[in-house]
Amino acid sequence: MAFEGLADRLQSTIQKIRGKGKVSEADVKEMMREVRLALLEADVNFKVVKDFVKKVSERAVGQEVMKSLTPGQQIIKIVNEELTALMGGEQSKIAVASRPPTVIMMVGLQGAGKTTTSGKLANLLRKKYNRKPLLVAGDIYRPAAIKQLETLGKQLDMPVFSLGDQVSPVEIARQAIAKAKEDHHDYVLIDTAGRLHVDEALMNELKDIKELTNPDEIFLVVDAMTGQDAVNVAQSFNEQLGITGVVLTKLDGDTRGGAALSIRAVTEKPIKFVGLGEKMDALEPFHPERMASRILGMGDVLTLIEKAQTSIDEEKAKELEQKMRTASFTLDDFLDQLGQVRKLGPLDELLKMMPGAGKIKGLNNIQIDEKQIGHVEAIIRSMTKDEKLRPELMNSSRKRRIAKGSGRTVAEVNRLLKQFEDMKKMMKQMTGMQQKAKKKGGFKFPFKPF
Ligand SMILES: Nc1nc2c(ncn2[C@@H]2O[C@H](COP(=O)(O)OP(=O)(O)OP(=O)(O)O)[C@@H](O)[C@H]2O)c(=O)[nH]1
Ligand SMILES: [Mg+2]
Repeated sequence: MAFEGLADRLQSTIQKIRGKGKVSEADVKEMMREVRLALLEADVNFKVVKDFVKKVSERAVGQEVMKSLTPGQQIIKIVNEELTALMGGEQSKIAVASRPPTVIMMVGLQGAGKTTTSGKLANLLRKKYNRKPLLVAGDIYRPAAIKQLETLGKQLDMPVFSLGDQVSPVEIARQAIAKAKEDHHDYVLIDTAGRLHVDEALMNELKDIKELTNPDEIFLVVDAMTGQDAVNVAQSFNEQLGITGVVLTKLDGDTRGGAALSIRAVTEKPIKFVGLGEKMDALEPFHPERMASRILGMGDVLTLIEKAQTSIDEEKAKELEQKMRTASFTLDDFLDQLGQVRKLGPLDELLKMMPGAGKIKGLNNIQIDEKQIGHVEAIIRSMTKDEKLRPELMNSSRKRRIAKGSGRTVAEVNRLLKQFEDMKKMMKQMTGMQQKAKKKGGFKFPFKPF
């Protein structure tokens, strides 16, 4: 997972100071030395690190901290706030043209992920924002480029505008926008060609497209794995072309994270989206605050909630919450829940977003077996209606029948029934906790219960 080294180091540094009742200037100095090293090791730009450490230090030795009852906590809060500020503070929104279509140019070096991100972004715009995008094949140089975009379009059932490779990209862009107006597309996403290095021919072509289409956004797509290089590329594209935002791809890889932390400070342009995989749904809006919390090991509860909200059927979730409260949750509901959870995506990814999960040693090695879920589903499906409503009816002959019907073993049936009982117990406790905390105004259920 990205940021692992940085997260580990920062977390162990702040751990030392967390519970301290008194913090001296020497403590702060020592801590800042470690923060500085951690950031440099994560390949964060040298000047960015220097400014960051200076800002945090100034605030940390200030009156508000030294006099507070929980100086350790205060300092962590400051680090969190400054990390957030470093990455741009607020989440930045995607532009909307006052007169549609909104035109977005995707630019960047070869292999950065422009074409893939174009598809992902179109998918996100449609799914999350209810928009109707048109993809434009503007890379006429790489032999398979047009085909690649068309394949993605087919996969997403999304229209792709292409004029082949004998028409100039500028002309393609012009006609695409006309076509978008005609067909009432509200977004036009122009995929452009990449080069190995920033070169003049490329820049000139991009400038021409920019001049003609007057785009609302120019998104520079950069590969997070390239670290400092990504930052340099961003700087030079920004100087020559004027970008409006950055999409950082391949954050699912083993990147140290330096690019995410430096780009904003160096270019003054926000990271708008992050790519987290090759699949078409692996693009997320970038939230500086959430990313900072994630790096500091506070978990990414908000992203989890958002995921749950877009994937889980609201009505069903409410119904289930009610059932949990009244403890009338049945095996049928359990089955339903499994279906909903599956919609959220791979379970191990979800687990990593839970607060504190980063500290569970070996979590990265856990492979949650999606097959297991299939087995559980099969077992429940083999039960009669009565059995699902009242598992206490279960005796050994029923269990044998169910095992046979689902192609599993009696031991597995037993395990499932035990898990179901445990889950019910846990739900009772959790809803109890939530009720109590509500009165006090604390503890909130981090996500729709499942
Ligand atoms: N793991 C991972 N792979 C990605 C991500 N984004 C893109 N890729 C992969 O990176 C490779 C290059 O992506 P493309 O979209 O073809 O890159 P491009 O910038 O269009 O490349 P050119 O057209 O050659 O300039 C592909 O194999 C993608 O699947 C990401 O967020 N995570
Ligand atoms: Mg491409």
